[in-house]
Amino acid sequence: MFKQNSFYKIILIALVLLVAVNFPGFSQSSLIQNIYGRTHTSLNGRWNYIIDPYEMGYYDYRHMPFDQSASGKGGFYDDRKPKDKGEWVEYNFDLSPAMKIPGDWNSQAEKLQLYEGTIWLRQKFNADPKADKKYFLYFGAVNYEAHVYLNGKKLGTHKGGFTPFQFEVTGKLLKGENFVVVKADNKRFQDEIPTVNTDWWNYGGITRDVLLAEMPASYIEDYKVQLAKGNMNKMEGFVQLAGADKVQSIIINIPEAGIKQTVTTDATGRASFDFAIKKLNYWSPENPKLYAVEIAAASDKVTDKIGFRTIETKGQDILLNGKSIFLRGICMHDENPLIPGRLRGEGDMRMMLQWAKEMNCNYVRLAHYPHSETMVRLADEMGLLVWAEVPVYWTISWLNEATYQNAEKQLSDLMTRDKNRSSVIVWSIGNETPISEPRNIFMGKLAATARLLDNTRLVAAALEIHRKGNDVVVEDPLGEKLDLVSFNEYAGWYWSSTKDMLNYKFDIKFNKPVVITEFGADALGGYHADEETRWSEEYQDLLFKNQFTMLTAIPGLRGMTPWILVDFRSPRRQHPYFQDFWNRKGLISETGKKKKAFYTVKSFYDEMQLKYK
Ligand code: GCB
Repeated sequence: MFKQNSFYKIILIALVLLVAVNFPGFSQSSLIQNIYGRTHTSLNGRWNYIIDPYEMGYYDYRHMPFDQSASGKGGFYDDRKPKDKGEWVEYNFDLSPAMKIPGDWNSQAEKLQLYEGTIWLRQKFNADPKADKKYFLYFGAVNYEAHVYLNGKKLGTHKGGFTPFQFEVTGKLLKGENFVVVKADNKRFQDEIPTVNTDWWNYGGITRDVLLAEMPASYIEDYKVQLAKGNMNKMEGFVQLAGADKVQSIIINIPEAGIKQTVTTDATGRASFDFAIKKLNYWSPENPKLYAVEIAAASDKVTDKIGFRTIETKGQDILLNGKSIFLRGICMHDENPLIPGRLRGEGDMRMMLQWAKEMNCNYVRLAHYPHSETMVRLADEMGLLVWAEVPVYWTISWLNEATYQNAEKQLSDLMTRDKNRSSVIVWSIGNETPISEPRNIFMGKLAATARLLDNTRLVAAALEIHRKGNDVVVEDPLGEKLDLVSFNEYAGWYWSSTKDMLNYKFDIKFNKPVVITEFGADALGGYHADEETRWSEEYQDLLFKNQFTMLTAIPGLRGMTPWILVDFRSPRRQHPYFQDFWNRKGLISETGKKKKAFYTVKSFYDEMQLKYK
């Protein structure tokens, strides 16, 4: 009975997703694939802002929202109309300070460091809209809730701090000057994703690029070109057109590989395809080969850089292009330690990935939420495999259907955005979610959705362990639905001591590759003491050495991502001397100095590399 029910649920999810993907008015599901590869204008730069803790620009004195009142007046979104009766006059964007966008607000003004609430942001820009084009306002990410207005008219709202969204603005742009206003609100709520309690800084604002894209009337909205699951000789994918001209013939051209295929889209604008291919120069960390892939319809054309590789598991092995690999990884947050704040652009991102490469990593866990598209594209280019995650973290409201829908939307938007990235091999549906029946159902549904949307990658989650005597037991029932056995274990830090941890054995109930998602210890960079003194680099270093001894005893061990590449800011980390709002589990300090353990991890990875040659 239960099985039958879940079968119907899966079919239902499939139908809902199919409708969502194909329904043209569903703006947030029809994200434009490869936005950076399209004609666009950047609206980044300095945006004026108004701090509005009481949400004066949104609620009137009876606390009724007035941003969509019949008169269209009131609200901070509209500073152009004459200030007649009923309209709010106690603000002025032009005289307000400005901040850099993309950029979190917390690190741009001292009084905003701990701010959680609403800030209004405005940018002016020029446009010259053409009658035969379509226009889209695209946001890489706004944390957490965004209300967006163009020239005083509301375009819509979006929730979720790490995924892109867009609004069609065709017919709404003025020739000459336009202005866009965003009400960004980073307040935390129990029923949201993530929820109120996280171990990272709740950076607010427009943290990623804002673009105005210009598309032909009928355009290539989305596409996927990847190898079929476990098949190095078969290309698979789809092209989705949007606009009036839905039936078109499409050429998929990969000149360097001698591939040229023509497919025809159906009445819904979709063409799915698969075709046999001859040998390719396959993508791997050692050989991050990207091909120029050109997709051309009569009305539109887009070029992407795509790598081709297969990823699958077989028993306890992870096979990349058919060959068993060991994932030499590291976790990272989307945060720059040197100039604290969200990573501001490609330079910051390259620095982070370069550090991982210096440690001889071939893999990174982009914790605990979607990182930017640029980061994942860099991983493609630099040859780093990626674990990509959604912020289903700790204590989610498992019984709230709207919370589930939100989690599923964030997952599907992440997967839509990054499905052509060869670096991404794992979709993670969450981190350290405590076992209970409602949670198992929620997470089970998310796992099924991930599989439905992409059968070519692995589905995983960072699970929890429990201890029984000297056994570390991994038996979370969710493990049945995942491809990897991944768990966070903090032996030597949150339990046991660096010495006693060596007495523990792992009791893992699943015959799958074991890829440990977290372990580590806090160390204040430059603080030296004996190996038994917590917070010292020596303590952290010994912990890593003993972890490697303990973990290599697990027969199915196929990788790990210790916690974490660099120290990061967290309001939960209160020790005034050692932490001061920093989680110190980084292998690199917030000044960019490598701690002792960095080199220990590197030499362990050097060994593992030789073993898996
Ligand atoms: C964890 C969490 C991570 C924390 C880390 C810690 O298990 O997944 O977000 O930052 O532990 O430092 O305690």
